[in-house]
This record gives sequence, structure tokens and C-alpha cells, in this order.
Amino acid sequence: MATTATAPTNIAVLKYWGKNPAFEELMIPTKSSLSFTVDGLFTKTTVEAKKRAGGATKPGISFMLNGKKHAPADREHRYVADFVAKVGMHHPAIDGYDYRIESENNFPTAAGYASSASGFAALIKAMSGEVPELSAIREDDQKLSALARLGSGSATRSIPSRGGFVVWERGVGYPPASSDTPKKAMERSVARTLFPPEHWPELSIIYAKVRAEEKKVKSRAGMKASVETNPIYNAWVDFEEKKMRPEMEAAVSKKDFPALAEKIMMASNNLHQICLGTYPPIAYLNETSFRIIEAAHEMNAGTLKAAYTFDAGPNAVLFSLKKDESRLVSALSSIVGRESLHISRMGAGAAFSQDHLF
Ligand code: 2P0
Repeated sequence: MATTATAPTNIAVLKYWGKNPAFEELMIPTKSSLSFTVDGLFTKTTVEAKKRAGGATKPGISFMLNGKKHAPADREHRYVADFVAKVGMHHPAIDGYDYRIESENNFPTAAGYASSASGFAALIKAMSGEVPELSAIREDDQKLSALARLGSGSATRSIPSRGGFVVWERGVGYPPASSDTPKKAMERSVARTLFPPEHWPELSIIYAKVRAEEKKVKSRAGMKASVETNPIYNAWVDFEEKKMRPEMEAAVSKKDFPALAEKIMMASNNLHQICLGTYPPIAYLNETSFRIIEAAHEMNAGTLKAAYTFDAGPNAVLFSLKKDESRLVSALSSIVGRESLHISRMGAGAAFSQDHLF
């Protein structure tokens, strides 16, 4: 028997950028983050667990991604093996199995989307349905999101089954209070849906792929450098936690697009300001990214109709209401070409599927 799960990608509007140094191994963030779960862009993963009889102490892992079998020395295989080992530290029973894992991303080939969020979320969901000792948590979004976090921070937000507008709580203080133990951090740094997709069906999410060379600084190394060297890092964390987070949540609650749009753009600009203030500086945006920023602000003369956000690279994700979508699409098409755009909306989170990959 095998178990299959799907998990969507998500786009952060209040960004995660840095781990709490006191709980780095547990991937506890310095601040909470907010994201929209994206409909139609997902990873599907099938897991088969076979009980191991004696011998090796570590699970044997066979891993295939997008039709390519990966050897244990491959980076992709190591990510998966490291993740299974980390989950095993919290649920030792899973070490008693060998795993056959196959994963596929359905992202359009032209896309520059990150797949670690949907990838680790789909993997832990499928494992929880496959391994009998994890059956108690297979529908427990909080526990599953805490485990997904051990693979990649952003994967935490791809778990909540209702999807929509999601918060990943940091769970403990930065710097931690004396009562903030690793156990508390592990249990409380989880994701949940604040508003399901039905709350705001008029919200459009548009991916704009920007041509770029290979990403220069990987997120994991980049965020660590920001925590360690940016002199205003802690002030940014406080500002976002205390001011931006409640304002963004209120804007979504009221479906106030202009208020939300302003916060989304400010939060993106603030992330890239934190990156530039890192030593040595990290520059993810390129000339095309800035042309997209200018186009959005041109469209926003008067009432705010469009918002942009950027992660650890030059690709943009834009937001608008349905009524303004075609205008935004034509502005973006003139910059990156219509074929580099993907239009989506809010969607549901991780789920089991009967459609197995093997
Ligand atoms: C986010 N990013 O909130 C932010 C915004 C990139 C910019 O989460 O070290 O791959 O595996 O936890 O999750 C990218 O970092 O890093 C990310 P790890 P991850 O979506």
C-alpha cells in the first residue's frame, strides 16, 4: 500500500526571513509570517513505508522527483533524508521503516516557483497517512505544520487544510523569554488558516516570471546573514510583529484591498531593505523587478489597485481585485511577456489523494 498527498505552494505577504538563534535546529522564526495559499500550483507525493527487519539503524530512502531518480549523494536526496531524520527525532517510530518516495510538481515549466514549501508539506502529509504510528496526527494541521517546518520554514504555511489566508506563528519570543523552552517552541510555532478562500474570491494572485541567472544567495544562508549582521534587523522584527501583522490581518478581514495592497508592498520593500542592509549585501531584485514595481505604482495613482511582492529572487507576485486584473495583466505583459504570467487565486491546503504516482 502507498499513500498520496498534495500540498499547494504559498506566497508570503508578511515575510519569514530569519531563524531564532536559540532554536535554529527547530527552524523557529524570529517573527510570525502571513501568506496566501495558492490554488492550482502544488506538489503531489506518494510514499510507501515498509517495516524494516533489523540491520540498518537509518531508514533506507528511495527518492524520485519529477520523474528523475536521485542517488543518496544528490542534494535533493539529502534534503529528503535529512528531513526524515529530523522527523524521526520527534517520532522515533518512523525510523523503523524504509521509504519509497515519489514527488511531482505541477508548476508550469516556465515558472521560477520555489518548490520546497509545497514539497515538504506534501511529504509530511503523505508520511502521516502511510506510517501507522503517525495516524493520530494525519488530520492534525498544527502538528503537521510543526513537522513540515523542520524541512523548510515556508512549508509550515502550506499545511492548513482550509488553506486561504494563513498565519505561521513564531510561537516564542525573539529573543526568547526564560519560559520559552524548545518544547514550547516546537509546539507553538505552527500555522493555521485565518480566512478560508471563500472569504475573498475576488482576489487575484498573478505570478510574473522574471528572467534571471541562477539565484546568487540561497534563502537559508541569506536570512542567517541578515540576523547576524543587519544592525536594524531586530527593529524590523518588532515593527512587523507589532504593527504590520495586525494591520494586514485587519485589511484582509475587512476585504479592504487598498489597505492590504499598501501593507503588502511595504512588507516586500522592507524585506529587500533588510537584505540590502545585510553585510555583505544581498540584492535579489533586478532591473525588470523594478520596472514591475514602477508599473504597479503607476497603476496605483489615485486608488490602490495592484500590489507586488518579491521573495529571494527577481520574480514578482502581484495582487489585484478581479475587476482590475486585465489591466494589470496587460501592464505586466508589456514587461515580461504574457507567456511569463500565471494567474491564480486563493486555494485549499494539503490533502490526501487517491491518485497515486506508483
Ligand atoms: C517566505 N522566504 O516567507 C520567505 C520570504 C523567502 C523570502 O521562506 O531555511 O526556503 O528552508 O526555512 O523557507 C524562503 O526560505 O528557508 C522563504 P528555510 P525557506 O516565504
